[in-house]
Amino acid sequence: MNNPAHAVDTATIQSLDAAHHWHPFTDTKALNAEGSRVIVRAEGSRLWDSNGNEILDGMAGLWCVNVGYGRRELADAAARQMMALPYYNTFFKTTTVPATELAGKLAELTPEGLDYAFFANSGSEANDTIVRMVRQFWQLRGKTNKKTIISREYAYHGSTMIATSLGGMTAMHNQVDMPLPGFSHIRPPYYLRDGGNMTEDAFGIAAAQALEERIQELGADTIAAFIAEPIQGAGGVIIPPASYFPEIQRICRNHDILFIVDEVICGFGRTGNWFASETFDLRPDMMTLAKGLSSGYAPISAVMVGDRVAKTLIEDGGEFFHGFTYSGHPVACAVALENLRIIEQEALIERVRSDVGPYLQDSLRSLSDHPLVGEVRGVGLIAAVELVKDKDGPVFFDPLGRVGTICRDHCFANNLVMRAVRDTMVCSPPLVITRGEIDRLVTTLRTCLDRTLADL
Ligand code: PXG
Repeated sequence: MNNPAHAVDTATIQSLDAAHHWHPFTDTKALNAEGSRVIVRAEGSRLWDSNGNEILDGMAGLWCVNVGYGRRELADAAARQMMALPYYNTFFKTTTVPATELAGKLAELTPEGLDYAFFANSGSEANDTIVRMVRQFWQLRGKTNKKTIISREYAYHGSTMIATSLGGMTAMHNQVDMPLPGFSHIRPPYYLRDGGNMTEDAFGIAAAQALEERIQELGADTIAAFIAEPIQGAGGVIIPPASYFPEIQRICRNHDILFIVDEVICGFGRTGNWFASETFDLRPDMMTLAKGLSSGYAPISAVMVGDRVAKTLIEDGGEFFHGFTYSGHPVACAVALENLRIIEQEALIERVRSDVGPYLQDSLRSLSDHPLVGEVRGVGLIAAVELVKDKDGPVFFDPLGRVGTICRDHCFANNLVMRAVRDTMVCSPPLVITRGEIDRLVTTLRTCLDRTLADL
């Protein structure tokens, strides 16, 4: 294959990038001083940069390239759809074949009762859509004070003003006077940090009861919904104790509060089931989908709406004044459909559940003996290695995040992409990652842990 790296003048791209390209979630001054790495090609779980380096992508892009890079079937599906019908809207009594088929497919794949799909282009837009639907639902039910949505610290639900407010990232909040009114955050079920002497089960119940306490504090008649990622991804792969979600769901039912599950990271096979709602036995009223829906090949997201909310909004709501030019974009829907076909045909979810998932988890746990490693945790192909100053306690580093950044930079320099969240190294590779690539990931990470330790 022609290597496009040969056609790229790295210095030219870097200077153009520094002069004109404003990157998301980036300290632009710091990046421009260093110069960005130019990624030119990818295949399977590997990337190539413009200098010809081969890089193992332990993050599947940004937790999204589930079927791996270089899939001709997806390019062909996009090309076929572009030639047949590159664009048409779904606003004015029209639909398209891919949008309709994808809605039907998602209704079939998602847990029972989630029968309607509303399409958008990103996880953020899908979560904005959910906030509107939730508020309109309670208005139509005559409970006009039920407006506040409770979420959790360290939650990530996107980056629009509403999605940022839903999320629990204090750095994002503090920069621009957020959250907006109507959003409230409780502590996450972060056992390593907050578990103390409790058993995991007891801690899970206690963390869930923070929801009940907040509801009582604010008044159940003001609370519209609770939203959660099954596993908090960008928050550091925080995995709830088994007791947590049963208690959360009991509390939501008792106080008549909608339960929303954000499956943007956890969906489409990541935890060894189609959705982590199956892994954790969740019965959401609404569900957010994005990322793995198209494996990142096209921007698309969906809100799956459960029967209770859908019936009220459809029967009594009249026109829903919301939508995007590209809601149900036919090319994105065609790509998503083909992506789902690949996941099914290649039994990728089964592969995560019984082959590469357990293999990654076991292999990463071999790092537990490293002096920096306080905990290895994960499910399927999502995992975290949390670095601590002292395993006893544990004692966390102060300031948080410096050591994680050092380790992340070593990984990057050694051609392994992993994310550092505070001092937690996280990974979420493509579902097609091989055992050999997992060996490489774990061996490289151990080398980088050693180098990090040497730097301290
Ligand atoms: N929900 C969850 C659970 C997410 O992880 C979103 C919603 C928002 O999706 P969009 O498509 O609007 O980005 C996300 C996105 C990171 C990182 O560095 C994580 C995300 C996005 C960008 C970076 O971990 N998650």
